[in-house]
Amino acid sequence: MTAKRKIRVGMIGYKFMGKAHSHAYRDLPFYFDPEAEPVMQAIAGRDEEGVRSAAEKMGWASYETDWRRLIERDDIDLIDICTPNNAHVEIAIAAAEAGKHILCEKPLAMNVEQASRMLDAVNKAGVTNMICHNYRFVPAIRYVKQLIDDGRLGTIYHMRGTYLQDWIMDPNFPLVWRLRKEVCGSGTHGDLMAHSIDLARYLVGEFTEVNGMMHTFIKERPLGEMSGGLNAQVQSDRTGEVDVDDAVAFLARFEGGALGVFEASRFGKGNRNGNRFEINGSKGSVRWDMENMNNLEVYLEEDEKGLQGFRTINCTEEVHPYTGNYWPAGHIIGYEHTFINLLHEMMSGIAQNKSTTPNFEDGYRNQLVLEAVERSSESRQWVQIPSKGE
Ligand code: SOE
Repeated sequence: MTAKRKIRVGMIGYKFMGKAHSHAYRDLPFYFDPEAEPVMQAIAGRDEEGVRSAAEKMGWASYETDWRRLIERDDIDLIDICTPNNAHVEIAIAAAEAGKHILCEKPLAMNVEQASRMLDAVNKAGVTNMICHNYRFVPAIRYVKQLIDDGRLGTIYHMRGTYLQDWIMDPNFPLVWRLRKEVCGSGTHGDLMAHSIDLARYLVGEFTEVNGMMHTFIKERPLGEMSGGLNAQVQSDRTGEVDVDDAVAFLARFEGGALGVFEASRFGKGNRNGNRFEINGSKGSVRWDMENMNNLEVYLEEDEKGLQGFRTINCTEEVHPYTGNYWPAGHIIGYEHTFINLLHEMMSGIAQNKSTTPNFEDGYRNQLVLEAVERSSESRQWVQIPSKGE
């Protein structure tokens, strides 16, 4: 038997997403038989004490305090970018030039210009690249994709997507990096709407035009930073201006003729991670809600008349993508498993030297939509999205 190829990972950043990715690297070989096996080689972070203890706790073999060192090391094959958004472009281009495969957190970049340079860099280097839109890897969503591709929902007419959270509603919640344009590029838009845009592109297709509005409810906040995960601490009695959106909504048209209505907000009181959508086709509809992620509501016109109606399916049967790798039917999986499923695809991509989706091209096209909504909100006009190859 030939030994399995090892992919030595160097991860940059180790907070919320770093924790989710670390867990996935560790558990991937436990549930799957990946074509290549990740090795948790090193993590990087600026605070030596913090990065050392994160490496120990999460099971990384070594650490660096400068991400550039990680890229120079020839015992690293894959760079995993879990940093705030403003660092993505420099790290990704350096990693591609060094011939490393790349996994990058979303949104891909701060704007289209950066995203386009990142895409050029990975294409030129020929490295496997992925963007971490983990919700694509929920079994119920994979199943929706199959239903649509098999024509079971017919022609798609509508997609309604909402992504609502409520963790910044307290006016004393500090001006953390996720609320500062120079670090994150945009607020709720790049953080939450980027996920809805990705699900829409995955399930319905490319956007052609958008008309949006963006709004900031609380314009001044005390200075402070994340203390790990999404927790934050006020660090001073001084305040600063919030220069990103708290909420965003837009109307859209898709290439296939469908209409879209999307809304994302961090002011959706009571919604902790309310990522939801409904899709209506000529022959059926589906509804999905991340807070109940294993379930899918399905309506099929082909059902006998008296039994027609939305039914709730628990997507944990062996036929539902990925679930056979975990538990027997009915034994549900969770948020963390979406990252394991994504890494499984990434490892196959590297082993087969092919592009896996969602990749930097998807990140770039997502950024085109994000930026078009921003422009539309400023100009109060519809904005067109260039089609592929334009
Ligand atoms: C925080 O708003 C956040 O963690 C996002 O950054 C993630 O992308 C989303 O999946 C959950 O919420």
